[in-house]
Amino acid sequence: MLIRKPGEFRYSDVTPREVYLRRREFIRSASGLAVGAAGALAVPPWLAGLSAQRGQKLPGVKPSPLSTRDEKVNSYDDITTYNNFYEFGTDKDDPAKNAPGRLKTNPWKLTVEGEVTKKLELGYEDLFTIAPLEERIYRMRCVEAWSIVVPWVGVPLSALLKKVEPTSKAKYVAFESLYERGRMLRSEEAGIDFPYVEGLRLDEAMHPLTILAVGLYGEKLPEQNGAPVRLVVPWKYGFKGIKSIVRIRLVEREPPATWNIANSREYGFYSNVNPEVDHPRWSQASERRLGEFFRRKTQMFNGYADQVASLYTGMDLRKLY
Ligand SMILES: Nc1nc2c(c(=O)[nH]1)N[C@H]1C(S)=C(S)[C@@H](COP(=O)(O)O)O[C@H]1N2
Ligand SMILES: [Mo]
Repeated sequence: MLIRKPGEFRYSDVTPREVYLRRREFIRSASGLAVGAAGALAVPPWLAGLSAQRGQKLPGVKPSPLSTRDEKVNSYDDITTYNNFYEFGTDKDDPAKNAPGRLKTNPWKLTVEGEVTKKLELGYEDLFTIAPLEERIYRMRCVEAWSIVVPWVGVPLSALLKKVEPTSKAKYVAFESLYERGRMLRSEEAGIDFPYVEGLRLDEAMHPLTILAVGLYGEKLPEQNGAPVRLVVPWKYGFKGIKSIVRIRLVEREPPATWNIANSREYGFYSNVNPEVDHPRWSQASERRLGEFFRRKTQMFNGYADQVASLYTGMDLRKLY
């Protein structure tokens, strides 16, 4: 594995802007939509609003030794225009079009409660002060067999959980997203229940790789990526990474999880990335990395097995998928 010293890493050496711009140009040209009379690049109207506006820079972000540094980071454009956020539409380009205008992130209230000694309520500004901000570059794998490498900015979830002092009854952590009727799709339109909910076992939640992300590419999270605060668990399928969190509850029993409720045969509670356990309707053995042409093999626990496999010793991962 290639390990770089913190200061050596620059985004410009991973995905130069020109490279992905050229790639997008190629895609548009190939689709025959954007090449004008002189062959010049014209942005079609349905793509015009899509290129995300850059966010506000987060100060004091320190690189983390837990970052994945042996892979090319995806472009800001890839990360912020190809999303799943069903509250704002079910197509990959819907969240970038709809979330920025409709998701109101400031003021925000995040409540941490349940089996805790000290209940906490965090306001918008508090979200950026839970612990020193770290950059965590993670490989992310969606259950739909695409993947992406994201330079998240966040804090270990454990830092927040320690503050509330879980009681001895706390065995799981339940998460809930914001839901605002009128500004978001109705459940019947999206095909899943809202508010979106997710859960982790307490030891998974306390694992050093599990973070609450408040940014990416050194800037505040864009709305479509789950502003102002979302969960990132890099060894699990992307849907565990619940966005725009308003409530965290420590609980005694396994909490409900949105996709598991929608279809428990297809989506388990654990949802660890596992190339050996296929989705009933497609293989999980390989994936398409956004921006790449050839498929690559999916790795056990998304490549984080060394760090997380011990959480699951003695468990039948075919049954507890
Ligand atoms: N509230 C909420 N969180 C969500 C989703 C969603 O639809 N609603 N989609 C999930 C899925 S399926 C994925 S793959 C990731 C996508 O995160 P990204 O758009 O930042 O890449 O968010 C997850 N978190
Ligand atoms: Mo996903």
